[in-house]
Amino acid sequence: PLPTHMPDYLTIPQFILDKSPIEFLNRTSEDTARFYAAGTTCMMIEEETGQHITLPQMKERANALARGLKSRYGLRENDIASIFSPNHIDYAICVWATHRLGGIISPMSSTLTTSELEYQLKLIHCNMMFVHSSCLTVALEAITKIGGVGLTVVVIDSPINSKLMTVDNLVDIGLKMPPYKDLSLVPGEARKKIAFLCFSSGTTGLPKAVMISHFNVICNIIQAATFNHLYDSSIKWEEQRFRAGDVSSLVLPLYHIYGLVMNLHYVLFAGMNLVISGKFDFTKMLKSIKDYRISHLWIVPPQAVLFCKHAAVKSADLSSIRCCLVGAAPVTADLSRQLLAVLPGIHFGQGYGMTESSPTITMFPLSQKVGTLGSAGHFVSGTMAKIVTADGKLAAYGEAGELFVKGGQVSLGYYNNLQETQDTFIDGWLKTGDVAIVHSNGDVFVIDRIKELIKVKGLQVAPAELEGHLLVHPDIADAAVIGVPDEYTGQLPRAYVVLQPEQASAIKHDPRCAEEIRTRIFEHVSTALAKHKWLKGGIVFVDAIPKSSSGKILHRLLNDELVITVGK
Ligand code: 4UV
Repeated sequence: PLPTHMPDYLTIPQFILDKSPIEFLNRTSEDTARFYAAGTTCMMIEEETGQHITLPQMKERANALARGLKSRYGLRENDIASIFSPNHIDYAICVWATHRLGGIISPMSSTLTTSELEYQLKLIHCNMMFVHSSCLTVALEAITKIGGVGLTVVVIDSPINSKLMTVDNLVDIGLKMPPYKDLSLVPGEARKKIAFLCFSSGTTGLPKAVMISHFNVICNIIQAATFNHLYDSSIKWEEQRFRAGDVSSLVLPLYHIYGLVMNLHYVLFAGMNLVISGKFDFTKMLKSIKDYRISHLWIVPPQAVLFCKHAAVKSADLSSIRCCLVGAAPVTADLSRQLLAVLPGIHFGQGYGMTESSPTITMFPLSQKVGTLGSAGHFVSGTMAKIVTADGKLAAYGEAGELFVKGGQVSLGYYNNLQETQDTFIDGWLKTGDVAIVHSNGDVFVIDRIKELIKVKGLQVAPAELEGHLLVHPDIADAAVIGVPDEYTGQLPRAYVVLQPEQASAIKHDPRCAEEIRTRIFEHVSTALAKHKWLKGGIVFVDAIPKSSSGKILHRLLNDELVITVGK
């Protein structure tokens, strides 16, 4: 069970920066003293430079930035600011400064192309963008395309030649300003107050902005903390999985909910230190593990594969690692076994969640040092779940069906999209689009995905987005996209394409044309969309796309058995 008094009147920065987490878990013990000793000095360290900033310093900087944003740009409650940046030591500062003023943050992948960014900016109508200098060209192009003349751009890092205002400039301005008025909420209000608009395609269609409240995030942190018996004095300090003063990696992208909530906020809540990487580089990660004595890894399955297969691992010093969490895509029992052979004796298991559930739904329990292999773990505290079978009945233990979840972490729905919200959030139950089995011992196995979503390296690829883009290509009459299995990335997007009659007959006359057309289609995607969406799973020419009577693509019928005549 969760603590009886949940802080549903706090914003995220009030919870993380102003309060002591201990307050919410009702613990007083020797361990609490240890928490204070280690936790108040916890810090974020930049992998590349070793530069660090402590939590109290982060608070000072976020508060100064809030004052700067307020005085210079008049940022107000409910204004929306997007962050378009790779991981950066000031990422969280931008988030918390905006939250202090009641603003909303929409984190966006730094790998987005101009057209993808344009689409996302149009959906959320933001007033401001925090942009990393490496993303400025794309950002300015997208802003011009949407005619966003009034949109303010603040540069996150401080490039030498920037004519634009930077976070440093605004912090300097803020330091000279009188205190701003911190957003203050009445009990219950944090449940509805939007903190983040994060992109997810959900169970169907194009990416949508998920409305995640301050309470969703705070609740999910407390759910995970309670589930892990954080600071539970009946559990010996040595047996705790997360301890204040531990050192955690931060290679997961912060625009993705797993990185943003678990790897950043949860880790700081637990009083742990973070080593933040700008761009994931495995050999650099190995060096950081040794240099910073990293104890906790938060990774996705392809990174687990690297630990198992990369040649540099043999000579790496991994002795500091005590815990490794893998999630965002299925982790097989086989991969888990291989990883445990490389990292014996550690706490190891999966987390499972969704953007729509802010995100954590399951984690491996503290009672299992190593989670049941292949299992996503157990439902975190305060989560209700039901499994609905194909014929609409509630499943028994051991029986497969679609998973629905309810709890304080279930988000508010999709921004400006009532229909999709009603289809996915049904009487408070979140329809996950995942097929799961729950065993009577609490183990949850996520065995299939019935929604259209494709996951490449744990990142979302929405078939509808690729299909829409393919349809504008002059050679293509119809198209559908599915994910095909891949040992490293988990899945890769594959397009099934019906060619225009002219191209189809050209191939019939000269099969060599097929490769040329494939190259054109591949380039059509690779020049317009982020790399993880490229059609590396292949382009297959077919006579027709299987569809339902209402015209909906039947993705499940797209497989190797599909009768293919064109281009054979
Ligand atoms: O919306 P999203 O991109 O969200 C995520 C969240 C991953 C998390 C969250 C909390 C954790 O503690 C953690 O370890 C990982 O990925 O994609 C949601 C979909 O990704 C698939 C599943 O289809 C979700 O609906 N997915 C995520 N985690 C797993 C998974 C998993 N462990 N096993 C199988 N599928």
